[in-house]
Amino acid sequence: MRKLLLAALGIFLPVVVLAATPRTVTLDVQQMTCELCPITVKKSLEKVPGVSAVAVDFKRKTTTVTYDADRASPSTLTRATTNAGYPSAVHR
Ligand SMILES: [Cu+2]
Repeated sequence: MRKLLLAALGIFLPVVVLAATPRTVTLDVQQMTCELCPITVKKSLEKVPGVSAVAVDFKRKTTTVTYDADRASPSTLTRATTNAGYPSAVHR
């Protein structure tokens, strides 16, 4: 019974690991001019499917986003902020 359980785990665990491939990307969001802007930017990114964490740095005008690479991409993220009124680009 135990052997069977271990065999089953061996089959399913790699699938789980592959399903969620968290990536982080830092976006430059230049047009955050007041302290309410980060809230709008954060909300727009949190609505994107696959995004799990958003951290806005108002002083540096950057936003670090953690997302599932299978469901979101840097371009869907920059599009989301642009649609909310804040054009962004991947930080280099
Ligand atoms: Cu503002």
